[in-house]
Amino acid sequence: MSERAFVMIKPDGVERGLIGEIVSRFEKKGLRLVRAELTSIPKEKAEIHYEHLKSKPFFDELVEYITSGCVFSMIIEGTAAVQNVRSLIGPTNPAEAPPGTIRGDFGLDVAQNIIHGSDSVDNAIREIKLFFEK
Ligand code: DAT
Ligand code: MG
Repeated sequence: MSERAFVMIKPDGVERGLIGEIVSRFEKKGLRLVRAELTSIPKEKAEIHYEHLKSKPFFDELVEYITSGCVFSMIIEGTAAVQNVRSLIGPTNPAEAPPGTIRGDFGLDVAQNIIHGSDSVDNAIREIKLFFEK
């Protein structure tokens, strides 16, 4: 059963030149890159993307960070893409992410954790609509 996940390399990942390395990990896993765009995100779109975190104390910092530079947005497709992408990315906090995961190998700080991946099929559909259907 093929599925689609929305994945976004955040400004720190783009700035550090990790796009190729990260895309390569998804491809080696057997997932396919079906769309991609290097772009900056307007504040309003960032606020919609993260609206479930609006009440959190770090919300303003999060929106400021995600809009601080270019992001690399992708649609990744394949079997159980949402779950497989999340397992390659690793836990939210890079300090708790095991080596071998993207956050475990490249991140230090939860506020700059390199990459976003949809956490459910419903959110993947919502996020793909938000970022790729203009
Ligand atoms: P994930 O990105 O693993 O799905 P999430 O949806 O709970 O995690 O949070 C979205 C982003 O918010 C996360 O990638 C980084 C930021 N974030 C989460 N918890 C944080 C915290 N305690 N302090 C600062 N930023 C945080
Ligand atoms: Mg999330």
